[in-house]
Amino acid sequence: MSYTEEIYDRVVAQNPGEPEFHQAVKEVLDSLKLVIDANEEKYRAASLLERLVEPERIISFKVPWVDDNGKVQVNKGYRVQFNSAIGPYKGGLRFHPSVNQGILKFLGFEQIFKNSLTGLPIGGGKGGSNFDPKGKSDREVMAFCQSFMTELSKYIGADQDVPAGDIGVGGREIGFLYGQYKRLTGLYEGVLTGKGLTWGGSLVRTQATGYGLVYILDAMLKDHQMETAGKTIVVSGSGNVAIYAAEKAQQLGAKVVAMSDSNGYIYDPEGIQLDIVKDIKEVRRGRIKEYADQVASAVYTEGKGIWSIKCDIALPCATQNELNLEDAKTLMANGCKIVAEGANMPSTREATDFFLENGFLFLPGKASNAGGVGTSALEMCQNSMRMSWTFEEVDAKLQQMMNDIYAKISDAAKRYGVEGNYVTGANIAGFEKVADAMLAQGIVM
Ligand code: NDP
Ligand code: 2IT
Repeated sequence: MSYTEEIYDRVVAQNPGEPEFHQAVKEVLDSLKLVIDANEEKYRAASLLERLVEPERIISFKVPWVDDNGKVQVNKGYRVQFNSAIGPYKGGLRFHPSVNQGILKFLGFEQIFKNSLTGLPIGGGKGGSNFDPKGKSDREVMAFCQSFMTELSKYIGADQDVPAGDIGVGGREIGFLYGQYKRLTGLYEGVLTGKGLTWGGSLVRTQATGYGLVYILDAMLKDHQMETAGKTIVVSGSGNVAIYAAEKAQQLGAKVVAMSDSNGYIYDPEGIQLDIVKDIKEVRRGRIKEYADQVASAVYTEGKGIWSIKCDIALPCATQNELNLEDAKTLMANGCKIVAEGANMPSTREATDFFLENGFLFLPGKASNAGGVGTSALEMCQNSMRMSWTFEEVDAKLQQMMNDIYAKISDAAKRYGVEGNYVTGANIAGFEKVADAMLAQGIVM
């Protein structure tokens, strides 16, 4: 049995009931087989893989808060500090009822390689809660955030662990969390990213994940003598990543015809009007269904099924395992051969294998959504320097970062004889830097 297979079996045995974590580890280990087999002695001697798949630390805590009816509510809170070989732990906080330790371990594990690909000094982490911000008042969200941070503040810091947003955590939540951190510690420091522009935030961070996704998509298309302009695109989700992916795609001359939320999807053959989506989602915190009430050319369909809409390019930007093998087959039958992931692990393993076996141009999330955390690292840099760059400066750095990531993953794929397989390329390129750093620093983590 190969070293990578041994480690996968060990992960399954030692981390029961965590299927998403197993899935993320398996994909990475399958890609790394080529590198590990070529250097097995070196990695085995250091038990490098055993150390790579074990989080350095998991903090798990109780989050009590009082709702608007005066009732005491209790949620679970977590921070998974996965790997600090190349920098302080960095990664988002997710507030969603589905959150559990296994999901945060999958996300923290992915974050290690993603953060490495950005080229910036950030380690991997993730956190969150099973708290559901939907339908809560601003006061309830504030009460929850203050309680969550009261515990989390003991374990984070600008040079230690720097959380940010993810599903259910946007500017409002980061504001409440930051205020409480400052009140508890007395420190005005860059301990969170995604901050408001008047209190230490970076221009372009709001747009960064979605814009970055389309920048790397465009880089890949150019490398294959194609372009984004003129393409028909389906974007799943209608949150932070989806909205700004759609915006940049439109700016580059593509037509976005569908978006969704967890209730259903809208199809607008005239092209989605993003100002209306932003008003529904960012201002009123409403449902995507309302778009069809306002726009005559649009149709709303309840439930899943967004991948049945004909398109040239699919951008899954909602959540993990939202695109399965059947969806992948439907996309191909409708003529779509290009997929770039905005969400973390949105394609199931079967869907990913189908894309790779059928000649899709396929960009995996850990490369294609890295612009968000990459711009967070730029926010940290501006905080340390106590200065701020212009929109154009940050946007140019983001675009350069995404072009560099494309170059790294396509080069790694070529070096290992799997040209065009950006899944393998991303996992190998992300791993190499982290592994070198872990070996150099001795048996400390
Ligand atoms: P948001 O909370 O802003 O939006 C999430 C969107 O996905 C909403 O439209 C939501 O619908 C939908 N969604 C969430 N969970 C589910 C579900 N279980 N089933 C169906 N739809 C769902 O989050 P983001 O846009 O920030 O995050 C989207 C994805 O991108 C996640 O995978 C996240 O990890 C990833 N990501 C985010 C980055 C960032 O900078 N924000 C950076 C890199 C990756 P509804 O409103 O109905 O819940
Ligand atoms: O999945 C991700 O990369 C994020 N949610 C962004 C993390 C960050 O620290 O900006």
